[in-house]
Amino acid sequence: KNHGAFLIWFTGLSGSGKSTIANELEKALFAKEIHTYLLDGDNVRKGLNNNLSFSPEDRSENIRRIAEVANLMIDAGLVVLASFVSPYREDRENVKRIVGYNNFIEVFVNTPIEECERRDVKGFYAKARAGEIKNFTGVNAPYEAPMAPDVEIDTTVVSVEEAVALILSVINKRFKF
Ligand code: GGZ
Repeated sequence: KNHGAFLIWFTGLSGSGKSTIANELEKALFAKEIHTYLLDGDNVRKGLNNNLSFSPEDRSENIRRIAEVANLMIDAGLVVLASFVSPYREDRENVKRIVGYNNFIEVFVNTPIEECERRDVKGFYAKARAGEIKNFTGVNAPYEAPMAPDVEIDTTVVSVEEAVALILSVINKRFKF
């Protein structure tokens, strides 16, 4: 078993619930006295990656830099959580390669787009449908679903608490704290 430092990667559409689940999982890990860091759009796209757009090339570079940062954090002994749309399969494969296959857990938050769009927390879907956002994932940019995620969650079926419990049970099988 891996000894305690690894990356939990959340992929899925905008509004799928990735960050909500990642936040709750981080709380659960904190309660177990596990040291974590959560990488997400708020702390990465506003800082390190503030020169990147949503073009396919820039998304790839976004994900590559995040993987390299996660790798450093793993070296420092942290459990890293990362919540990014990460729509390209090849980019997610690259993440696994960078951090090492044994240090990687992939969580696919597979909430149907109809539900993500119904939620539309930030109004992005409406804007994308109106043609005001060009490369919006699920509307006018692709999302390549993982073929074999370690965990798959549909938030219309599973509660946040259940999702966290599910991820913890998968983590427990592969990693030792
Ligand atoms: C997808 C976009 C876009 C476009 C802005 N496509 O719900 P959010 O707001 O907070 O999550 C989305 C976030 C996606 O950034 P990521 O760094 O995760 O994307 S990627 O992994 O593809 O690089 C959304 C917002 O930024 N957003 N424009 N065109 N999401």
